[in-house]
This record gives sequence, C-alpha cells and structure tokens, in this order.
Amino acid sequence: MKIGITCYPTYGGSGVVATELGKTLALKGHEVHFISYAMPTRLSSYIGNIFYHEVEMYSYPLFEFPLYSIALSSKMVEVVKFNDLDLIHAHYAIPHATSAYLAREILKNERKNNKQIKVITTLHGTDITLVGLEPSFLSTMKFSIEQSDGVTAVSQFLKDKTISTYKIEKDIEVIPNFIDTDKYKRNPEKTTGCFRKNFAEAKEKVLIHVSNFRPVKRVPDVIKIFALVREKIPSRLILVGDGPERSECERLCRELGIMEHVKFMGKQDSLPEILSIADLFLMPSQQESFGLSALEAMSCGVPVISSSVGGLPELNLHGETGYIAEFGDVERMARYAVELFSEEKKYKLFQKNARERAEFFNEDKIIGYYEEFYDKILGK
Ligand code: GMT
Repeated sequence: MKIGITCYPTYGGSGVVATELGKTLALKGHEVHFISYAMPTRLSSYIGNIFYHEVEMYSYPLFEFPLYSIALSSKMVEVVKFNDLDLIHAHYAIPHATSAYLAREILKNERKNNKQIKVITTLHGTDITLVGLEPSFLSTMKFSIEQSDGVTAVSQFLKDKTISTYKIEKDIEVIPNFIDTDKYKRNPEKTTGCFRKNFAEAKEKVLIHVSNFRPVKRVPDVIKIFALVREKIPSRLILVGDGPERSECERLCRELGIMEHVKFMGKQDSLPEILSIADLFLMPSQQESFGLSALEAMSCGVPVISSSVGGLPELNLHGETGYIAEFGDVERMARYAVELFSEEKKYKLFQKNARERAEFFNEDKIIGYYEEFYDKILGK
C-alpha cells in the first residue's frame, strides 16, 4: 500500500502514535509518506520506504495569519498525485481531516483510471474534547469527520464522546494506542546500582510523571500527591517533559519545601531507561482519551495511579494494574500510593499485571488492526 500520514510532528501523543505507526508499516513493506510542517521527532533513523514532504508556507503581506490548512491540502494533492498514494491517514482531526477532505475533492477527476484517494481520520483526544468544541469549529469538525472514508478513535470513551457531542452518523472503529513491548521493558541493569543512585537512595521509592505540562495533565496534582506520600514513605519524584505549567510546578515544589526531592528532567529521549527505575507512575489528568505515557510506564512494569477520566479506566485496571480515583482527589490517590508501597506482595502482583496489560496493546497486534481497517476502506 502507499500511505500518506499527516500529524503534528513535534508535540504530543498523536504525533508519536502516527510516527510509530508509519515506521512499522514501512518495515512491513508499505510505502509511507509523512506530510507535515516539520520532520516528526520520532523519525530519527533511516528506513527505506519512508519519505518526508514538508509543507511549505507561502508568505504574503496580506496574509496576517499563515494559511496552513490550505498549504497542507495543496501538499497532499501533490504527494498523492506524483506518488500514486492509496490513502491519506490524518491524525488529530483539526485541521488535518479538513485538509485531507479538500485534497480528496481537488483530486476527484485528476487521477489516472479515475482512482480515488481514501481519507482515514484518527481521533486522538483533545481534537474532540477540547479544540473541536470551540463553537466556531463544531460544524467543520462534524463535517470533516463524517466526510472521511474511515474514522478511528483511540478508545471506546472517545468514540462514544464523538458520537454524542457531534451527533455523528458514521461508524467509528476503536483502535487503541500501542506499544513496542521489546523496547519498553524493564531494564534490570538500570533498576539497581549506579543508574538508580542518580535518582534516589536504595530505601526510597521513585514516583514518576511524564507529560507536556499542559493544564489538562494536572501536574500540580502530581506534586501534591507526592508531598502527601513523602510524609509517610521516603520517596523521590521525577518529572519528565516540559510545557506551559513547568515554572508554576517548580514554584509549587519550592512553596511546599520539597524541591530537593523532586527532579525536573525536561524532555528526554531515553524513556525506557528512566521508567525502569520508577516504582509508580502518576497520571491525575483532567482529560485523557487513552493515556499513552501510562501505557509506556506499564510496559516497563510500573503500576499506575490515575484519575478515572476518559479512556483511562480502559487501560489502567482498578485494583489490578494500579488504582483510579476521581480527578482532583489527590488525598485518595496519595492513600492508594502509600497502601501499595506498604504491601510488598500486592505491589509485585501489580507490577506483573501492569506489564501483562501492556502486552495486550502490543504494537504488532494493534498495527495489524490498522492494516485490516485500511483494506476494508480500500475495499480489498
Ligand atoms: O493531550 C495530549 O496529551 C496530546 C494529545 C495529542 O493528541 O497529541 O494526546 C492525546 O492523544 C494520545 C495518543 O492517542 C492519547 O494517548 C492521549 O490520551 C490524548 N490526550 C488527551 O486526551 C488529553
């Protein structure tokens, strides 16, 4: 198959999912063309069947705002035409599904043998639960989703939410996030010894959170939970990632007098190594359609304490792989953490369960679902 993939290249889980999907599809023999305004960050090593097409922005004094959606459509038209693509897979509906729709319309009578490009849209989360709800976007979102030839959502929650919010009359396939369980696994060399000593003393527990520090992630709640846990259990907190709330979070740590026990690491590439020294992952989000970073932690055998919002209960099984609590209930989340750290046998079982749960979302299996879905939309 010849597949075009459009995503946000540098920021957030949807870009990670799109890029890892494209890489694996290419390794399986498909030809994959990424179309975006920058090279996707996870596209760092050479793979033969992968091509990258940068959307060029035309500037003109009259255009006070860049015309990205139109520029993207134009690039899609060019790439589809000259590389004979079968489908465009748009990740994150705004504006990618709309641009893909426009490209398909432009291409309608333009290709050899009357071949029609198919458009598949994958809904990731905030495109539906936050940005798309902007009143001026609502009709365009509904239209772009319904006009796609195929639509997938990363959780049952997101599917239901899309149908009820936008009154969508179209079938939506649930294809969850996936994980490379060979790459994301606990590295025993890192778990003990020198590497761990960089982060914590042997007797201390390590709590971890990974995100883009946006308000929906509730990073201040992570810090409050940690402060409560530390009153009972010697522990450290590692915060990986960066974003708009980082300074506020650093300020909160100083205010609570816990800064010396918290490590702000910023953006990091070597997540499996860092996750390997963690004992507990915290995800108290206000919105989370799936929770890819929790899945990454679980794959490294780290139990999760999360909020109960969105698709999180579909991933983090309460009382098996971790615990869930209502979002904002930091006391309950802290109590769960203390309870888990106090029961060695239960903790070990949760570690094992977390890894087994992650294996359910194994990359090979889930990417197979995407291939089947592509075949269905292409009528194969
Ligand atoms: O909001 C983010 O964390 C980024 C966002 C994105 O689209 O880049 O992530 C969403 O998509 C991920 C991949 O499908 C999901 O795992 C995240 O749960 C989802 N985030 C939210 O719904 C807040």
